[in-house]
Amino acid sequence: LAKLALPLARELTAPNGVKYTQPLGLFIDNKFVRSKSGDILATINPTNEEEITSVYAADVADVDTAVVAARAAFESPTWSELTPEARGRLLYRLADLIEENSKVLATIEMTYRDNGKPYSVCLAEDVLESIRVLRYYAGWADKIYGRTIDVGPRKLAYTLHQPIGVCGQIIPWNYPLMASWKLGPALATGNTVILKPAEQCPLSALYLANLVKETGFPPGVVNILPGYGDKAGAAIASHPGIDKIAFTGSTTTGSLVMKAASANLKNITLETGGKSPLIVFDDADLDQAVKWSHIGIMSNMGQICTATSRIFVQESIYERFIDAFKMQTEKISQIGDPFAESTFQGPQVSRKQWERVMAYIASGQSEGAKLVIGGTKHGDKGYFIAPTIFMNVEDHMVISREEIFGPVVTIASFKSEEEAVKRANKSNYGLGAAIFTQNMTRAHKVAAKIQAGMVWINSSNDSHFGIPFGGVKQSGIGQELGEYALSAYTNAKAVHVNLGTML
Ligand code: TXE
Repeated sequence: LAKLALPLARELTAPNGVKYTQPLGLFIDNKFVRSKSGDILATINPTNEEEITSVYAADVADVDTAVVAARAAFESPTWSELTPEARGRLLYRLADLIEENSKVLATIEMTYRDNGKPYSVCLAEDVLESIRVLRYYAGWADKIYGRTIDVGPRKLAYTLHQPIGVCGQIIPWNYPLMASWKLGPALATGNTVILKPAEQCPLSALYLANLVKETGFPPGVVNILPGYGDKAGAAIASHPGIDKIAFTGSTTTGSLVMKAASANLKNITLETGGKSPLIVFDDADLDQAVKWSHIGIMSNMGQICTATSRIFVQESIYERFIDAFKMQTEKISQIGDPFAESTFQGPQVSRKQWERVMAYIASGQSEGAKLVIGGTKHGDKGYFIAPTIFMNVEDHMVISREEIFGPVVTIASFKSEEEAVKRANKSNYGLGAAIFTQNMTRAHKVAAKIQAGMVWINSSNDSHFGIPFGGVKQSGIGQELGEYALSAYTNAKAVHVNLGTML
């Protein structure tokens, strides 16, 4: 890692003319600071492969400092004795500040400048979603209920739902503002947080840190530490002073995190990879099935954990579906400048991801799947990939089994309902699944049989902050979003009160 005397903030002007101050330091105890080692990391613009800026990168010693700050904040009355209503007000205020800064946020971190996703999508979906999630959890802050349990007249028994403590939150690069999915329930329930954004996209989280401070959260409640996974991430996962880990990322890294977290038996939630099936029965509304299945794999450059990347189509409509899917992909295939209004698809996040996706495309071809369209690099500069469709795909092929995380879909055919369910379930993953049919009896029967944390009937990737989000099998442990996320950030304490005179 390069050691430079980097400033703690820098004025940047985005290509769309937006000027803003980009924090570059680690955010600990409501202050931006340099990493103890002086380590930095460079963030690359995936559209033109040029460096945007560097930021400080945390290592073990910085995580130690953040843990001390987060622990002190957790124990301090300024946070622990704050009323739930006041915690909710802080979250509402943070959401308001994100709203006021939404253009800057969409500009700086998730679009051209950091994550290569189209600006309009960022503004309309990611930024808005993060605001709505925070408001949703702000509303929950004063609605955390324990229970009383009737065990007879001699005893009063009840539960208290209490915060877990210091929470380490490790997030990936595909949705940098996913920070709000993690911060919302953790803060609503009174925890303190050390959040590590992905090394590819730290800028948005650091901008958010400024807003956290402006909101008036007490020092140490939210700490944001950019850094590499094997350094800052590993230090958070294994730290004995951290009580809970919430991780989103690959299944391989999730397994490492779980292992590291086992040293002090941390509470853990994992949201890992997927290879989500989408089944189209012959009685489906074909037009709808094509539109949703296109969105389900091609949006966000295919970099979605729940991407419906394995499509199974009933034999009698297989060719028709492929023709229609190809037409839809060609129609909605504007690739390029994330600031252009018409752009649907930006670049993949990094050279590494670009190379990985291209290697999967080559593997599909060498294993004998038929390329319908795509399969190539798009343009001369930037990490762009032409949307790619494979047909005549067999279940044993690597492209049918592994998460590609790019604009690449496999389309296979099936004969019967039983076969479709069996093949859909033939995966180590179990994140999302989609079913297209007009027969609701069949839809509900199949939904019950599919091994997945989420099932969409006649849609795909249609998430909502009020509905739990998570996977089974190797796609994760526990749930985010909705009321379910509250139990991921609280411990239930049982209290027994003796009302009699036994003993
Ligand atoms: O993920 P990692 P990568 C999948 C997707 C993608 C592949 C590789 O298939 O192609 O993973 O992406 C941090 N201890 N997904 O390598 O490694 C890291 O710094 C603790 C699916 O980028 O999982 C980052 O903050 N933390 C996924 C986060 O983990 C560690 C989203 C994710 O990085 C660590 C992203 C360690 N030892 C990728 N090593 C989804 N579920 O949506 C890394 N990290």
